[in-house]
Amino acid sequence: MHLSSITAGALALAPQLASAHFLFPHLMLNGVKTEAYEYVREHDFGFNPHKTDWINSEDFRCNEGSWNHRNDPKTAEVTAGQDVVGFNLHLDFAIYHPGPVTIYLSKAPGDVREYDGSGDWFKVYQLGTQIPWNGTDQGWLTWDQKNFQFTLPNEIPAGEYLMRIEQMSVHQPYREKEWYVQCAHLKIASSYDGPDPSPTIKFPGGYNINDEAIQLDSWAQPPPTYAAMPGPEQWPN
Ligand SMILES: *[C@@H]1O[C@H](CO)[C@@H](O)[C@H](O)[C@H]1NC(C)=O
Ligand SMILES: [Cu+2]
Repeated sequence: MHLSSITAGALALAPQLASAHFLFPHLMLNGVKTEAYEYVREHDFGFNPHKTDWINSEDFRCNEGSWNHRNDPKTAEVTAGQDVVGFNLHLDFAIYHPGPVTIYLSKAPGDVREYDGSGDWFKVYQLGTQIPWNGTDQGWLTWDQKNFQFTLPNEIPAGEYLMRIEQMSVHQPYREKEWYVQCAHLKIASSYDGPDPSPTIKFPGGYNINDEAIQLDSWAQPPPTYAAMPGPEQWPN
């Protein structure tokens, strides 16, 4: 199934590859791993990866079938500029497909449980390669990590939000990518009243097959020494 599983780096992790891919069911809240799906919207696609052209689907927002689960999670109450939030992988899994992790926020018009993610998204977190990158799987800062968290910036208007994590796996040949996406429910308290977070994108539409990040050829010889991040610049910028 995965050609990369025959490469040296992935061999040691073959049992994981055989059993499943990955999910992000745990919200991280000030260093605490919350229960699976306590604050995260489940979806109906399980561990399965999506392929490159998924970027053009509405399901690229929060994954297939997630709308069916919109009333299940609680909404985590957090404060901008103060609380540390993020995601943890399922069980004790860690990322074993090389590639960037990004996290976006999108403000719901009202109750986040009734929000489908069709509005504007801005990026608040990203983790790519070491710089300079030696072109290996181990050179990704996401490699073998299970926990992705950051302090919420001050510069976020108060409101309810979808927080979306995305991992883009770059191990496939021919510039093919795999995607893992999941969303959490946040209610952000904030006294910020500056300009709206920017730049923003929509899902779908914000990613294009020709984007430098998606065109990365991790099988190139000599190996690539730079990997562009998917999506726009991070906020605040
Ligand atoms: C590339 O960098 C990673 C991370 O520092 C290291 O673990 C790995 O051994 C390096 N590989 C090569 C071939 O330089
Ligand atoms: Cu895979």
